[in-house]
Amino acid sequence: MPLVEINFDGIVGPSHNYAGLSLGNLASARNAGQASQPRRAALEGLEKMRANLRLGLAQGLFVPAPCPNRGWLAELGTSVEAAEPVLRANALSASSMWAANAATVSPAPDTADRRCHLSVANLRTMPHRSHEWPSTLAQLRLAFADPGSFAVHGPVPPAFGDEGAANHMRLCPRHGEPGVELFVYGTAGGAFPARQHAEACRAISRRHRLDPERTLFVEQSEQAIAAGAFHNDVVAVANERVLFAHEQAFADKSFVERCAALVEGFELVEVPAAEVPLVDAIRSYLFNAQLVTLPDGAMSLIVPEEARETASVWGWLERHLASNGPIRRVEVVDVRQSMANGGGPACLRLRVVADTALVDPRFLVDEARLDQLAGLVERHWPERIAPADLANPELWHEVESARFALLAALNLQELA
Ligand code: SUG
Repeated sequence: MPLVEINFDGIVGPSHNYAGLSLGNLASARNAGQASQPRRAALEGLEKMRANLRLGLAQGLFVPAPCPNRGWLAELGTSVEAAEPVLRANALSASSMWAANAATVSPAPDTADRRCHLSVANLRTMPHRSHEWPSTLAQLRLAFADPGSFAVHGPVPPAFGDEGAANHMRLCPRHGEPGVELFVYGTAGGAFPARQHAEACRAISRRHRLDPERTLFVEQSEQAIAAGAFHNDVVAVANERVLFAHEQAFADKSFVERCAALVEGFELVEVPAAEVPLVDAIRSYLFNAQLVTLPDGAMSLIVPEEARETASVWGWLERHLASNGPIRRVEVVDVRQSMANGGGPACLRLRVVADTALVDPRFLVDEARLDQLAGLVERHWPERIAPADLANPELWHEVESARFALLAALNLQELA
């Protein structure tokens, strides 16, 4: 059966709000205290999935984590009613929408036992994200249940921070062929935390039974983290034989030669700081794009509207398209509600190379399913959440019943 890349997008949860919880994520800090539009946010996400389907790509979904996370608050000796506002906001985040942080995925052609390995991310650096993993793990176990084809692992122990696929890239001639896996870690980030630890990367590579000769560990530059690249996927993205990265993304670029030696046809598309300053790359999320291979073999870059609005970035893209570069097309998507919390098109999806016939079909979508979900979002998702609303019991019940309605529509009640 053919192995294809499937993009699993996190459905934006009904509690989507701007609480400014992510230190080092400039958009989250900039928009802290604004009113959010959860209904619009979820519809933007569904439209992005629809656009991907229309490009001929395989598309899947994950559902939002339980929210408010009452179990987590109980472990902390409190409740949504009694918790202080910051703790309550941490329990009410819709951050599981950013599925790039759900897990690290090593497709079957890369692993010793020829199974696709997935390690759920512990996300331990940020309190609001540290309680996502049990719900994510339950979904991974359902979606990728066939033990002959998939190995789903729990989180790396919390001594070492792991943020999943946002810090992991894979290079290969074609998705279904053996690849080289790049694990990107941080050591320092100026005033901001380095969320991905090298020891977590090494643990995952061992658990996934990767070939050490084809596994590279690459340090993210301190400059990039300090400028707001809290995940590597804010400054670099790979697809098949192409690595698309900002000049200042990495601490040391010697790994590029190894990529060239190991991957047939390898090409680095590097954007110079003189043409696109780091600050423009981070504000526009040029690299938090989905770099995808279309059915005709050409590569397309799916960028957020903000990239079109940033003159240096759009100018660079136009020049690249006019040249003979490997990115042949650019698609623009509107995910502004997610972007305002620092989540671009690539943050919203987890890539899994697998045979679609082996994935639980409840996690795969077609346009009819998207229509159904859009109707459900219109009926159940709040239109607006202002910071004060997080203290309102009516909102807690509204977001809980919205999630239940979604689980029922998808026949995923076992995740309730
Ligand atoms: O972890 N934002 C997320 C954005 C994640 C983006 N993911 C990738 N780059 N792959 C984060 O910082 C903001 C939530 C708030 O402030 O309310 C937030 O969690």
